This record gives sequence, structure tokens and C-alpha cells, in this order.
Amino acid sequence: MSILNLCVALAAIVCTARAHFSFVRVRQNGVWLEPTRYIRNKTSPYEERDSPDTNYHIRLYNFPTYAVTDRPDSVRCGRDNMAHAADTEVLTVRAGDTLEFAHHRSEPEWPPEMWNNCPDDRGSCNHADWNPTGIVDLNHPGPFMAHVSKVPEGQELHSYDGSGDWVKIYSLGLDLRNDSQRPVHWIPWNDEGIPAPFVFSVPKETPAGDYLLRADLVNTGVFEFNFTSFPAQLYPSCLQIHVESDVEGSLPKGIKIPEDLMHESPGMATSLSMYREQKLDEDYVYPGGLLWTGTEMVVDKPRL
Ligand SMILES: *[C@@H]1O[C@H](CO)[C@@H](O)[C@H](O)[C@H]1NC(C)=O
Ligand SMILES: *[C@@H]1O[C@H](CO)[C@@H](O)[C@H](O)[C@H]1NC(C)=O
Ligand SMILES: *[C@@H]1O[C@H](CO)[C@@H](O)[C@H](O)[C@H]1NC(C)=O
Ligand SMILES: [Cu+2]
Repeated sequence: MSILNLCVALAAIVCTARAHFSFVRVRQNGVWLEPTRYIRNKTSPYEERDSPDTNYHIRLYNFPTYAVTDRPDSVRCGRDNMAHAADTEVLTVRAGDTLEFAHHRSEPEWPPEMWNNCPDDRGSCNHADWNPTGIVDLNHPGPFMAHVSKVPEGQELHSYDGSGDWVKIYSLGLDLRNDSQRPVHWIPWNDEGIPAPFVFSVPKETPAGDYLLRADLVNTGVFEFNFTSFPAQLYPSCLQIHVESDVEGSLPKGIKIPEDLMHESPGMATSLSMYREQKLDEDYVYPGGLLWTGTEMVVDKPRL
């Protein structure tokens, strides 16, 4: 049984045979940087609820966060990230720089061979008998997205909680194929194959200043199931960046997190048929609001 079928049969949440994943390393203009040096760490284990009316559960490092939550910090930048913000360094980025995120599925502590000399120029790897390529896979379909949030006037990056606006600067979603049996293919997950690399540029029009840059893969939920039992899973990590730029000012109006990443928010859940990759929902848009191209805000939807 494939992981997808298993997850659908078991309603995704209990799909925990192997750990899930976390984005823990960033590459700047082709150079992989030290894992978690500029990305706020998480606390593990950590107890939280899926919603205000459910019980507390122990979550390990790579476990998902749920969109229905009474812990806004967890949804913004990962569980208990504010406890790690002060110790996280700030990466200086020139507007226009290329970034890439790497994820891990193993729980920390990570030995050096999980970071060094990885195949395919990746930033993480896990060589094992069951994983001959060494490349770290992803166990959930769904879109990858990156948002930035400028530190509000009078606040400081090391203590900013992400309660301001978030603007999407990148998403990687569907490859729509001319295939009537399976038209829906999530590029990040790549049919359980080698995941696509998550590479994008910080728009060159980004105004100078300090930002949180949030990376996430949204394992979309399903509408037709009991809402409480099949919400989206989120995997957020935040990079602390100082953007150097010739542009001054502020970003267009963005979304709020978690308010705009709830089960009912656009793109956070699909029909069961779409989850099973059998059809694309009409008018499906990716979660996380409009996409800022650097010059305009556009509707972020699958394109043929
Ligand atoms: C990040 O957090 C994990 C789990 O809480 C811990 O094991 C690890 O040592 C931390 N990494 C750093 C660099 O602090
Ligand atoms: C899609 O596939 C069908 C059947 O194979 C073919 O007739 C049609 O021309 C294809 N359409 C496009 C846009 O490639
Ligand atoms: C839907 O969720 C509620 C609350 O968790 C639960 O009591 C109920 O049994 C669920 N219904 C189904 C059909 O799964
Ligand atoms: Cu998972």
C-alpha cells in the first residue's frame, strides 16, 4: 500500500509510521549554511492541542502542527519558537538572493553525515538500506510555500512573534498532467519519489529591513471528512533575515497567521477526490493568500 493510500485509509493523522519532517537548513546563493543557525529551533517534546476543545498531545520535533490550534506561535514559526528566537542568528540577505530549504525526517540530534556531501547537491541526506539514494523524501503531498513578515516599527526581530502581516513570495504546487486517471500531481512530494528542491528568490523589490521568512509544506486537509478529524497538517519553520535593498517602504497587505490558514481558508482543504489526485477542484487556489511577484499581488492557482 502506498503512503498516500495508507494515509487516506487511516485519515492521514495516524500516518506516523516514520517521523514527519522539518525545514531545518537554508542555502544562500548556492552555499548551504549551518543547520538551524538562522532558523528558529523548536522545543521537543512539546505538549499542545489540536484545537481548543481537544486534549494535549506530546509532539516530537518533526510532528505537524494543526491549523486549528490555540497556539498561534506554533502555526507561525513552529512549536515554542519564541523560546529560541533570541539564540537564533540573523542572516543578511540581499534582495534578489536565491534561497533553498532542506528538510529532515530524522529527529535531532543529527550526525554530520546527515548534512555533508549529500547527493544531488542537497542540504540533507539519510543513507540507509531502505533509502539507497540517500535523499530525504517527503511523506505528504501538498504545496510548499514561503512568506515574509516585516518586523513592525518599534519591534525587534529576535523578539518578533509573527503576529503582523505575511506576504507570500513563493509557492510550489501542482503539475497538472493530461491524464484523466490522475491529473493531480504535487511537485514537492513528487509521487513519493525524490522531492523537488525548494528554491526561490527573495524578490529584488523587497524593501530593506528585518523579516521573518516562513517556509511550510501544507499537507492539505479534506472537506468531506469530519472537519475535526481531517484538518491540514502544517510544517512551519522561520528564518530570521536582514534584507539589504535599494527599495524602501513596506510590503503590500498580506495575510494573518494563523487566522488565514484555518481549515475554511482558501486552499487549506480539498475534496477527497482531489486529495486522491483524481480531479482538480474547480477554482482551487493555493493556501496562504495572494502571491507577491515583486511588482503585483496575483491569485496563486494551478496553471497548465
Ligand atoms: C533544536 O532543538 C532540538 C529539540 O528540542 C534539540 O535537540 C537540538 O539540540 C536543538 N538545536 C540547537 C542547535 O539548539
Ligand atoms: C490530452 O490527451 C488526449 C488523449 O490522449 C488527447 O487526445 C489530447 O489531445 C491531449 N490534450 C493535450 C492538450 O495535450
Ligand atoms: C466527528 O468528530 C467528532 C468530534 O471529534 C466525533 O465525536 C465524531 O464521532 C466524528 N464523526 C465521524 C463520522 O467520524
Ligand atoms: Cu506527517
